[in-house]
Amino acid sequence: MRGPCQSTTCTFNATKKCVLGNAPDECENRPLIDEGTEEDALQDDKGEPLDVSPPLSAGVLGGPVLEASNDELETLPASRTMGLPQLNTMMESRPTCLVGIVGLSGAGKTAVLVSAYLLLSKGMLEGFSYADSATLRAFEEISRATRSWRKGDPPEHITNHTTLTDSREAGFLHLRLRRDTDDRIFDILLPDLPGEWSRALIGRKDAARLEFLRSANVIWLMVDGRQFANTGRVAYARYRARLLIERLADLLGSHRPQLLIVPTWQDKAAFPEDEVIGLQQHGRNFGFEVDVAPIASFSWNDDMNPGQGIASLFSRSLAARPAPPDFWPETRPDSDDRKIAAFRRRP
Ligand SMILES: Nc1nc2c(ncn2[C@@H]2O[C@H](COP(=O)(O)OP(=O)(O)O)[C@@H](O)[C@H]2O)c(=O)[nH]1
Ligand SMILES: [Mg+2]
Repeated sequence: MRGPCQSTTCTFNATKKCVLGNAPDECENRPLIDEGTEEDALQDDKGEPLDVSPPLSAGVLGGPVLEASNDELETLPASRTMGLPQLNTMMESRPTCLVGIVGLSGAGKTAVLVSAYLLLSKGMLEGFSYADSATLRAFEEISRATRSWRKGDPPEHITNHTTLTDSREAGFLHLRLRRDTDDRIFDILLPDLPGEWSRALIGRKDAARLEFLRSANVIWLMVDGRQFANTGRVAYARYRARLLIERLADLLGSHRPQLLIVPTWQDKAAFPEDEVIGLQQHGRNFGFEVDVAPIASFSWNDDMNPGQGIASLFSRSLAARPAPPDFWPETRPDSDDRKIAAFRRRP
């Protein structure tokens, strides 16, 4: 057998035709190759022939890189919403702020998350900058619709109705923020729940799936601000907000995180002051310290910037976190202490 053509003027290697007209098997420019014998075949230590055939994919352009999937290889995280097990792992590994978000359908729960994400991505969430997120794909999915609409013709619903793949378990979004004033890093976990969950809570149904709220540092009770500024609708809106406060009190047992009432649609109508006082009083009856943080996640009003109030909502929520425990608290030695623990150097 002969090898490749060695002549620099011949194109045989590419065309399989000899420019000199030589028969390919007799051309002197193609040196003879020793094909070896059966005895030369590679053998292992025990004299068994070794399999030296090339791997399936070798040399096949576009062929699979691996012959089979390797479960031991690390994969990139899916970065969709986090479930409760992932949430627990994160909360155990570092200090986090868990925000509970409740409110009926259309109140603006998804919109506030979308608006915060868009503000952060433009570096416009006042006082904070984006440091990381374990759920970027989930943020991208809920924000997709906000990126395309016709100028001058804003849609009534800029976000999609929230549905969950698992109607029993909440999905959480994660944001890591850097606070400008002191460069401190905060991990925040926020659920995006369907309004039906809050409606069911009002109807005393399926409350168990909201039990994670017992671990929340702060709860945002989202209400559609337009309803409170409308004389025909305010009574019903107020009634439902109060019912939600009562149901939350039942659900939370003795736990009382800070409760922030978040009226949305401030670009359309300001939240009435007497409603603030009424809700605060009602919350106090159930042991809640109620505050009001009005926002406009989007704005169809030239006098108000979209995202108004959201930076303040975040900074107030982060301030609601309990102070970290003393690293090494000073205690007085006690006669009941074990000897070694009772031993102190007296000044
Ligand atoms: N202009 C304006 N629109 C808002 C505001 N909040 C919500 N929306 C609109 O209301 C729709 C329903 O809000 P959404 O967040 O999906 O309600 P959810 O059911 O509570 O999640 C959104 O698609 C937005 O178009 C706001 O503050 N201002
Ligand atoms: Mg929603």
